[in-house]
Amino acid sequence: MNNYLDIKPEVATALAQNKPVVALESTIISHGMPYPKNYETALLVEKTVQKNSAVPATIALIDGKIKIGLTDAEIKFLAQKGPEVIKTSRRDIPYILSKKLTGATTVSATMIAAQLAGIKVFATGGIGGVHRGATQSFDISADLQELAQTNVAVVCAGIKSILDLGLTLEYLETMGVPVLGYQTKELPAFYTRKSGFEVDYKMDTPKEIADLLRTKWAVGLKGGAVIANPVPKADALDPEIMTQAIDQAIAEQQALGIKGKESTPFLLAKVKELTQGKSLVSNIQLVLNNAKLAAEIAVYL
Ligand code: PSU
Ligand code: MN
Repeated sequence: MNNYLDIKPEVATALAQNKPVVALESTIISHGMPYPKNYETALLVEKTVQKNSAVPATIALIDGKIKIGLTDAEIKFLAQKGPEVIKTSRRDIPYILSKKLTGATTVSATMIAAQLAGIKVFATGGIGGVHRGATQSFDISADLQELAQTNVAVVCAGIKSILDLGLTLEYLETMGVPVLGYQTKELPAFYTRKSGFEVDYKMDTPKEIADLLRTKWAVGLKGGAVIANPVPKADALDPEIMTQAIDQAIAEQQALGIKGKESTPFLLAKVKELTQGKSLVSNIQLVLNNAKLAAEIAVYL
């Protein structure tokens, strides 16, 4: 394992001293946002974690190593290369490592890397889920299986409505993954605070969430938890505009025949275009908001 794992010294020190660390993913940098906003955001997210008394560890596969904690130059590299960097989920890891390539890690791959390093809390924007039309396409993100088996809690802004929220919740229930709402009983839908669906449990404080996670793992239940943190009110988008943009993005995706791992990046970019960039502003703010909550949970853990 030591041949593959490369932990940045400040992250290694924090882990050795049992100090709070927050994992951050890199697909959101390479495939989720355009340059230079992706670079600026990745640095701001790290700063937000630091401001809230935890150590950030942005994760990627670089030159055949699992890097836990990146330098600013490495983050810039991933941000500038964008979609040229291979989007890496669980199934892609052995190829990237054995070929000594570079990959941007999705939620699933980031969870795996975090667990290997001993990091328990991870902040991102949105998780993958069961896609609309999955009864035909079978498109279900590997993120959901990872949440079922890897002991890392994922703070996100709920489930984006490019996905089928109802089916995603059913899948998570079957897999035994608790969906916790931070100060909300309603599942947030990424750009919006409302979705019409309920979370499993409303949690009011970071401490309550840390207690639940500690308990889950103490009794030997493997897997993570989804911590759904609504986008700040000021940055939430109009639900009707979002529904329209998402419906149109999905129609274009289907017309173009875009499938598999290209789907999510295509839909994110299309929604941004259709909302004249408003979705990107909201996306950045909700990621920062999640980084703060993740740090607070990590402190209690
Ligand atoms: N949702 C977002 N932004 C993202 C992603 C999802 O709002 O950047 C990324 C995450 O890295 C997530 C991945 O793990 O997309 C899911 O891709 P797929 O649907 O192909 O599993
Ligand atoms: Mn998929």
